[in-house]
Amino acid sequence: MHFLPRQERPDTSAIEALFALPFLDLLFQAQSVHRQHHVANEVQLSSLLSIKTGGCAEDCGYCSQSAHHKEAGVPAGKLMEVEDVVAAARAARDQGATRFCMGAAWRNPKQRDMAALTTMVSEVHALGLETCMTLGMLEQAQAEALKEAGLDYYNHNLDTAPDFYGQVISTRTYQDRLDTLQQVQNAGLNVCCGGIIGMGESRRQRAGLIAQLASLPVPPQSVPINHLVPIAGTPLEDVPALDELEFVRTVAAARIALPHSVIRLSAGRESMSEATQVLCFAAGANSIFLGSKLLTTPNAPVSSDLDLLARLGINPAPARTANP
Ligand code: SAM
Ligand code: DTB
Ligand code: SF4
Repeated sequence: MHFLPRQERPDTSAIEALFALPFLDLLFQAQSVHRQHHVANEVQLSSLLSIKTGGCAEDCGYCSQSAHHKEAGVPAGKLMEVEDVVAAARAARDQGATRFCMGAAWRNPKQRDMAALTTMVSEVHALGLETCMTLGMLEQAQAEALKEAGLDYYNHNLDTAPDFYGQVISTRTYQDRLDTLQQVQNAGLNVCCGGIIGMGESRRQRAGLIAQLASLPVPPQSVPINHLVPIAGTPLEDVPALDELEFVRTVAAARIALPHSVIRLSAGRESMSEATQVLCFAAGANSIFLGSKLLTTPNAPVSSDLDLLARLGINPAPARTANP
């Protein structure tokens, strides 16, 4: 993995200065950086599955799955059966995904779930897919067991800047998240870590999130930039909508600050115009979620996504993690 030496990584003020550039200058700089480090006209396709939905003990203000947000109407479910997860992974592969991301609404996985989780990983891996999980906080031994089973990526987001975080989540700290990221990295897993834009944070706080991601000991290999999906019954349901160009600026700033990372245009595409999505690709986004559902909310339909990529002359990226 290539990454910038520490002294060359931009701080919050330097990233805020990127946001302040004329829009087309920022876009040009981001696309230029993109072409130095990534294959042009290529987008990686991941699919998501909620393997355990709802009833989560955490109180993340944006989330439909928190037990604190009963009005959001997502009931607590059980961990899915391995064979159903594998069937969904096969279907995702057949639709064109190269990575399968399994998400669970947990504060952390219990020891009694580890056998099922490691079996899911090894069976999805055996389908020739890259594997990703997002299960909340991990202990070192759990990260190692997942790696051993064939896990390629672990997703764990910082979500926002440290000075806005306390307004969104109270049940775990920023440091808890940094600690999990460290355990994941220690286990030799690739890190997928990003955040959510449009939760009412300031521009400086958007820059602050990107600066945090860029300052991790090893910057994340994959960086999901989610646009808040406002969900009725959650504390963030009425946050005023963000200007779409500000979202594009955020993607561009992430591309420049994290030149070697794959930047995923993640949640929120369903309500985004095609034109805005294309601007995000121009700004250096090179991964999306493929599939008609995210975890609990709808995603853009597969056929319209594949059609858009074809109209743009963008090719699906091959899997780049070693696989049988
Ligand atoms: N429970 C695990 C955790 O939080 O680490 C894994 C699943 S959690 C739903 C994964 C990520 O989805 C969150 O960190 C957040 O960034 C994103 N997310 C959740 N709800 C969202 C929403 N309404 N809009 C945008 N992103 C959201
Ligand atoms: C991430 O950063 N975004 C994905 C994935 N990691 C797990 C989740 C998006 C969830 C959007 C809201 C929902 O569908 O519930
Ligand atoms: Fe739980 Fe994850 Fe939702 Fe937070 S984002 S409430 S940890 S499922």
